[in-house]
Amino acid sequence: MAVKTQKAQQAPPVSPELQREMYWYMLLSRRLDERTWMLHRQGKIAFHISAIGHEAAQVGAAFAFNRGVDYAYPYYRDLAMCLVIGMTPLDFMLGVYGKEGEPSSGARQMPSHWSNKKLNIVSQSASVATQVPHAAGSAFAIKYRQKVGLQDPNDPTQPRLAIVCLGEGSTSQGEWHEGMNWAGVHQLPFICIVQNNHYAISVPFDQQSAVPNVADRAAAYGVKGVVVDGNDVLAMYHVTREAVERAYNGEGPTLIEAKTYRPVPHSSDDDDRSYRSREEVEEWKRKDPILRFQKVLTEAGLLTQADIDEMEARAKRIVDEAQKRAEETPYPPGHAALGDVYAPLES
Ligand SMILES: Cc1ncc(C[n+]2csc(CCOP(=O)(O)OP(=O)(O)O)c2C)c(N)n1
Ligand SMILES: [Mg+2]
Repeated sequence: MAVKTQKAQQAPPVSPELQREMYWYMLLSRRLDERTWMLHRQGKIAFHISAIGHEAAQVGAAFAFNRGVDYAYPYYRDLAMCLVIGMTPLDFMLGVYGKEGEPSSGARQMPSHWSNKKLNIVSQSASVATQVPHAAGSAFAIKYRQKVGLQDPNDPTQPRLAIVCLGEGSTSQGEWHEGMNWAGVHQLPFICIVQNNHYAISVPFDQQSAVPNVADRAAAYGVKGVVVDGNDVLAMYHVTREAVERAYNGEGPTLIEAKTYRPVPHSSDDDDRSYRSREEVEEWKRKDPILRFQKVLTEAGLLTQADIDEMEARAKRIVDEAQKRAEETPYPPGHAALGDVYAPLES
């Protein structure tokens, strides 16, 4: 099974409204993320792990499936994806401040360990790649339920696939292989998106893999593998849409490898100057996915300077408000740490 690199131009057009919505979410995520780095440097919050540079990969993918219905297993870098699925800037800010009412874990987990029952975002562990067999299990359940008549495969109010994300370094974990194998053996409605930003903290990809692409491994599992430019939101949307159609039509799983870059340190605890040159970082900053999409939309006449200014002002208002409300919210009471995450302890 050859791995193919998909080009956006080969795909059907995306409506101007949807393109502008994609741009909006990329921008909102970026501004929220930048503010969070500042809050960390001001000593207001303890930790941040960033989606900067990954916005196109995440937003393009998130608009392609049935958001809030299909099972999503995002990883810690998926701020932009989670905003598109329906988590709010306030949900995120409550997480970084560790405040009461934080939806993912009641402020027990680290920030950006997403979970939202109403949106079918499934709870994740801090151990990387553990979400992959979980997602394959959900996809198996979907296929089984459809087979025994518990669920109509054409019913869009029911989950019809499971989509999971992780970084390229995390594909060195056994759980990734187990999940991929299960998805391949049972030809499940399953999509794995690997956001390949070339580093697992300080470890470059060529020290983790003997083959140049993660997607090269897909064939070994009987899974379709695709490499895509993860800084091109439309290309990302199209390849994910194709994978979604395959999953909905019972045609099996897809592994999408989105090549991208994180121009910021791994997390607020990392100093990336110790393992990569400033020239390399600057080179990738010139390929910034938001500036790139802004140029595409502007040249196509789909975005004016006035639109950009309005979106910038709106994003600032939303981020200011989310920060303010999170700061005003109390911390959970100490005894809350002893309760369960989803339900009270049985007495
Ligand atoms: C099983 C396990 N080992 C190590 C870690 C520590 N850790 C957290 S993120 C990370 C790097 C993962 O890199 P990658 O999968 O490429 O994702 P990226 O952060 O680059 O998006 C590591 C080693 C962990 N959380 N879980
Ligand atoms: Mg990585």
